[in-house]
Amino acid sequence: MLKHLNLRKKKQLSESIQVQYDSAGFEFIIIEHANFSAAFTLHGAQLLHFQLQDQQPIIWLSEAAIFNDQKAIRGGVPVCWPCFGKANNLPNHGFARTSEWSVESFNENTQGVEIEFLLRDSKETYKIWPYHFELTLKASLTDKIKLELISRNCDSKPFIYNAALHTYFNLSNISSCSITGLHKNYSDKLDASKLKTSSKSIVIDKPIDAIFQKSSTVIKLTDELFARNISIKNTGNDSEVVWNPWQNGAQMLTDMPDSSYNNMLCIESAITNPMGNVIESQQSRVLSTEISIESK
Ligand code: TA6
Repeated sequence: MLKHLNLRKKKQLSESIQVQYDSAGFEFIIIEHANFSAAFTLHGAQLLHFQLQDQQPIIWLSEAAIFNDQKAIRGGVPVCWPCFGKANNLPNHGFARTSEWSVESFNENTQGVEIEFLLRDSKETYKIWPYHFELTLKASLTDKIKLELISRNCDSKPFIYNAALHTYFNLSNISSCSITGLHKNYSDKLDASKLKTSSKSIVIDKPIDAIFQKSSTVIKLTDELFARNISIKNTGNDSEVVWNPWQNGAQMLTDMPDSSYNNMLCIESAITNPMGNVIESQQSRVLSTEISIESK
């Protein structure tokens, strides 16, 4: 796991959980549990890796991902918050994915690991987004991945936000995969943004950057070569975003090898409503995604 980063141990948090660091001092949480392996960075509280014993990884991480404190990491599950895409003077997809989080709590048992990451407002965030907040990413890792993003308004005024758990799935090959369970209505940014209708089963054979209305059922990503179905259940979202830049798009991204579009697909639990979601003072809301696999 992440061998190419030559990580070194900093601290043992519990039997399965270690803090490790790379040559630039960038910190990672590495989990080696009897049932799975997983990794996060404190930069963005980003899940970078999850793999069950005897399975291919579920989560895709770019081999060319750049790890520094300025950039979002290409792959894993970036936390987009408090905006999705571009908004006012905020960075694309918000500042949560390029902020340094802390580990708030952790816990493990024979089934798995629970770990909570926390981000609070700071002078820097307040300058570009003038609210006091607490953002918690609670990860429950067993034979499933469950991620809950809890947004808490600690300010005296309401705030409005958008968000996404921007999951990059690891595929054998995009041509061997199909998706069912997405809502039939979607708008595609690459095609004039007008509302379109999809069929029951979707095969991705060209670039896609589409916002589907929230699905009322479980979404299934079937991978024939890996002989598995990935099930995705989202809550607290208003949409599912599906993204693959394809070869031309990947060529324009310095942190993504040109041909790697073949092995990834983003299916995101997202709040993309242009009016945003409101959280009243001292209240919180939860956005979640739950990912499990079954062999075919
Ligand atoms: O979620 C889809 C999307 O918003 C696309 O428009 C695409 O640009 C992608 O996210 C990646 O964005 P990033 O800022 O991480 O390069």
